[in-house]
Amino acid sequence: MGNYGTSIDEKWQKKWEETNLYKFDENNLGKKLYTLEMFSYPSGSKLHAGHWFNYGPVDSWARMKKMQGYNVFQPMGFDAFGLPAENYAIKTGIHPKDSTMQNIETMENQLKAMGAMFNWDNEVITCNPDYYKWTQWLFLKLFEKGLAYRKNAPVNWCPSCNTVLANEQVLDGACERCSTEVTKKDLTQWFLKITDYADELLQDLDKLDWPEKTKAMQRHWIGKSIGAEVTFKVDNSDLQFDVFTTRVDTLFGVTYVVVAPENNLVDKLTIAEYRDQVEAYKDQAKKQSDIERQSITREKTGVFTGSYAINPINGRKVPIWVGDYVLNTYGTGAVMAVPAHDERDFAFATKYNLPIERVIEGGDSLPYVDYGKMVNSGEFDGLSGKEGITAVIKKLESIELGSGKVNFRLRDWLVSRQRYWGAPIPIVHCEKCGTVAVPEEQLPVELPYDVEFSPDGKSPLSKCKEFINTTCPNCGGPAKREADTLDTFVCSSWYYLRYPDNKNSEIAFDTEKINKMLPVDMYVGGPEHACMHLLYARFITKALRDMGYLNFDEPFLSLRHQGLILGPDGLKMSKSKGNTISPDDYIKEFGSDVFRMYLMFGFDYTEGGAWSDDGIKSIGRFIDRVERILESAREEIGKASNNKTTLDKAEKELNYVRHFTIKSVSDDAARFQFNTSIARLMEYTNAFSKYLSENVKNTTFLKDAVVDFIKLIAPFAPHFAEEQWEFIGMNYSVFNEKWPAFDPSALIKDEIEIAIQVNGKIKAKMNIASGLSEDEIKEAAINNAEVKTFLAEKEVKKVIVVKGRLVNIVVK
Ligand code: ANZ
Ligand code: ZN
Repeated sequence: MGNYGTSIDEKWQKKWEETNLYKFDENNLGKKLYTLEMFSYPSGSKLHAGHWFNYGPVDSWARMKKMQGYNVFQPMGFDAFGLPAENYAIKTGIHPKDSTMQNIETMENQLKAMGAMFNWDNEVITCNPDYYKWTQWLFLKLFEKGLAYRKNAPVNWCPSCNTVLANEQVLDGACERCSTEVTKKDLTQWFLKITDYADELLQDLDKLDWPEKTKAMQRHWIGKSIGAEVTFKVDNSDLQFDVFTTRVDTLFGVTYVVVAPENNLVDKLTIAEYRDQVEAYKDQAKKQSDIERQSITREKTGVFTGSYAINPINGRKVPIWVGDYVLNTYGTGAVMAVPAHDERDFAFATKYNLPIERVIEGGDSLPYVDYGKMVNSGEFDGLSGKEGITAVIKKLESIELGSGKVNFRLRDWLVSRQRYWGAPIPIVHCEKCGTVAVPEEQLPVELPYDVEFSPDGKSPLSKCKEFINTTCPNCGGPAKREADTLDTFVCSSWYYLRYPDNKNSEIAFDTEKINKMLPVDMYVGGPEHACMHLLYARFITKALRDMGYLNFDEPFLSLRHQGLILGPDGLKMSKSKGNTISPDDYIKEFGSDVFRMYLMFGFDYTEGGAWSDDGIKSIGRFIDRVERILESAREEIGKASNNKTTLDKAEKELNYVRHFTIKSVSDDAARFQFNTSIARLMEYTNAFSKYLSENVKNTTFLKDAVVDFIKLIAPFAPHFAEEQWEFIGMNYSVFNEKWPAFDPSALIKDEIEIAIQVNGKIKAKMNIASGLSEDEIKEAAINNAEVKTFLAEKEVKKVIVVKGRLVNIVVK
């Protein structure tokens, strides 16, 4: 066992702190590098290997950048409001504030033990009034601009958590947290108008250096759909309604129309004799989630209203149905059905014996859903999809019964929660004045401590009289505070703006300062936030920009996702499975650098994988080995006899590996390829070992090579490297040193030795000039005098060249 371990970790952590090594230089913003890792939720189960996998490698990346001359800003904080603490409180009786603060303290200590370059002075904790005061300010700004509004809406309701869920928190019809089936409930709720930014949120994705998959998920979530609205008049009535379609080229194929059960039109359209069946159908539809209703495989159902609509393009009378495969919240809540060219309409028409009429050429059978030439479409026959769409829209516009229309799938963001542990919504309800904003100077609206928060579907704050009863800021009369709290995603939608100016007590952040510090240059976190946090933060940035508080369009220029570290059994870590890896024990045994380095070497950063004890042990042995080799290198350096100044063959070899390592590690680590970076460092270690076992002749050279080695390993094993740096007598700190630059000329090997095999057995060695082509190497091998004796008479079947190492000649 070597000397490296926790005492060395502690020694350097103390020194780094005392000397303020990571201090961000506010006067050197030109080289600023805002590196951000998604802040964590302060949970009772502490930091796990997954957090480390997020933070450790990114810190290594940032350390390399620091050595490359960047002024790194790497803050850390806690996303401290939210359901888990409240649920824990309900279970144990421990107040969410107390458990949260306790957890934060534990996690801070764990994070400090990691030895990352976090700028702790800039910490933010979202549940502290000095932070949520500004979350409330943000809400008020959005409210002022009409971007926060209240409406009565059917919302997703989890009967078990007793709360409203955002669309994003519903997975396959079930609550994301507890998997209980989600139902619908009509409630007055607060929404943020993210839909105002739908187009820009979509467009600007192109500017971002983000994983393609994440961008694709956001594109899909925003769901821009280019189509048309077509007006259908109701036969024998003054009523008319619009449908949204992306396939107006199929208008001649409409054989019926369908209206969503919740659509206000339904009652007006329903003829007396059909009323009972329509009412029964509406009741039944209430129980279905939107997700079920959209399912392609689910059987389509519906009922006839007794009314007919007139197709504006050909005057045809078609029946009007009610069906739950039409969502009231998308498009106009009504569709024109073209069973010949749409799967759902086809299934519906087949079930209810409605006509199916082809109007697009193509395919052997129906439904045929692709584009093609229009047929059975009067004057439009022969037009292709695109031409047809343009021509039909033009015609509809001329008769004022339709026009082009763009729709988005994105819905406004529901931000009110009937929960206790969140930022109170800074609104007062006054009987006289209505909905009144709390004046800015009265912020924060503090969350009271003594509240009965057991869940019964009502907002816990509504039961706290001291909180709820207030006076109207407008008229001074008695009024009630808003009892709902904000979704925690509101807190995390702007935290990156607060970090650089976290102590500002006058304003949320200083615009001038933030415009210089942002956008964030590198953001790293889990991919699960693609359509929530990452989309919300982009929206809030754009909204604040439009209010003049920011001058940039996007918060996070580059984004990376780390993979998932699984338990040793290859399954997702969970307490109940007992397969969680607690970093603390491993760090005690191996030291923090070994833990970090194992995570970087053992896994592809974006893939992750299963934890292995053997893996971390082998990194432990590697560090021991490096320690021994550096020790013997120091001994050699101390010998005065080895004072040649030229590089002979052995030195050239080591020099080659040295520069190859500099180049590879710089390139690979920049691309978050930490595993290959460390593999190169291992090769460099081997080259040292070989050189030291030979006759060392040039100690000046050796020392330079050791200096470079320690600098290269420093980002990956920061405490260990700092100790080694001190050992070779260099000035504190290695992190103030310049990252080594590689010398391309060292990568040209003058001559290399390669082995020649015949049928897999080594028969000879030869020296050849480096940089020969594959054919030249083959040629040289076959003509080698020693080898020729083995080849005599035999037929050469194949020659395989392993670049830089060997040639295998296969003979028969
Ligand atoms: C007629 C048609 C014919 C359609 C055809 C498709 C194929 P995206 O791409 O998702 O925007 N639709 C419109 N509003 C709907 C609603 N509220 N609920 C369920 N379905 C709705 O899909 C737009 C298409 O989905 C529209 O185009 C409409 O069906 C349907 F051969 O209109 B189409
Ligand atoms: Zn009032």
